[in-house]
Amino acid sequence: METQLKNLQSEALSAIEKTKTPEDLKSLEVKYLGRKGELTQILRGLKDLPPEEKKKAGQLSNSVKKTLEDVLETKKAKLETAEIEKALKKDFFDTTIPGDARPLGHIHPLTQIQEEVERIFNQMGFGIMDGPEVESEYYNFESLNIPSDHPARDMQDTFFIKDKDDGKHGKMVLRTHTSPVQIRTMEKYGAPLRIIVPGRVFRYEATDAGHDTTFYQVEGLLIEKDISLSHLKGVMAEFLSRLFGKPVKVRFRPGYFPFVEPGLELDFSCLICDNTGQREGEDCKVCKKTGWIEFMGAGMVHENVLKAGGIDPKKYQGWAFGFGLTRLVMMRYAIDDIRLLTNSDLRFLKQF
Ligand code: FA5
Repeated sequence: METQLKNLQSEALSAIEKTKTPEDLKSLEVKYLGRKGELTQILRGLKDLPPEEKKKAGQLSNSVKKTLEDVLETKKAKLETAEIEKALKKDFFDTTIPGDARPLGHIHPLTQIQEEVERIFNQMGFGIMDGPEVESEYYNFESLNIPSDHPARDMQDTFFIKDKDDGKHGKMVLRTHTSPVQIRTMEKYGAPLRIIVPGRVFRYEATDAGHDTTFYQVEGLLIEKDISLSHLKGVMAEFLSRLFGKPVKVRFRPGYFPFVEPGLELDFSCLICDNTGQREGEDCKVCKKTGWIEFMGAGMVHENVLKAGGIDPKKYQGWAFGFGLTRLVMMRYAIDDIRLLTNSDLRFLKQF
């Protein structure tokens, strides 16, 4: 019986050791220690043993029982812990663990300035308009008093869209300026008008630090009764002063654009040298010692343009302007190469 008991113990211990689930463990418990289990079966033979052996076998069977009970208990705890850990791994979500930080971008410097420009003009009563980037020759040139045989066509090198001609308005082009939206808005809303048009424009140009093939302009158009260039001067001085946060002066120089008459160029006072051309005893490099920064083209809207837009030039006058938004951003942040604004280099963009 002693041998039987020892064999039972070692067999049971090895079976318990190998068990992987609490259910299997339970079956082993029943198999070895249950009422009809193997230990009970062996103990049935106890009564037939001589008293001395009976005592010894009785003690041994108690010890085997105790050992198996202890080992079963320990194994049970171990399996339960493993089950809980497994469940935790699958379903548990610890809300107290800090989340993964996702890098947040910010608005591109060009868009930042565009929004600022829109806000200021909006406050002065100007609406914001939009127009197509793929435009007809008619809107981009003809309606703006630039016929196809006119030398002024050479002023803006143009991307033509191959084989596209809408039949009514000539070939299609990538708009070279935002001025076509002048005509589109006059046609749609008539006079009076007070709008700006920020937008992307395209020129077939060799790129360098100051020129790109794709850049942004802001068009302005004001049409009312009894309007003169003095209103333009006032509006632009106010706009630039608000944009730069300090008083800015403007001046006109004669300039030529076929869609305005008279045409002019507008400069504003250099903010670096305070319009003096000198800074800390040296010539100002920003304005090349003139005290003025060249800013935009403008003028009184040409009669032919008003007519093309369906507005009677005898009743209404107006002025228009167009400036390079991209160049304004460069001036504002002292960016010396225009290409930095479009090449998506995060080391550059993160500075704004
Ligand atoms: C025009 O495009 C006229 N439509 C402006 C205008 C509107 C005049 C209304 C009168 C009345 P211009 O070709 O000069 O004009 O361009 C205007 C501005 O666009 C320039 O002053 C400059 O700031 C910017 N610009 C022109 N070419 C480029 C280029 N390749 N890259 C970046 N900016 C440019």
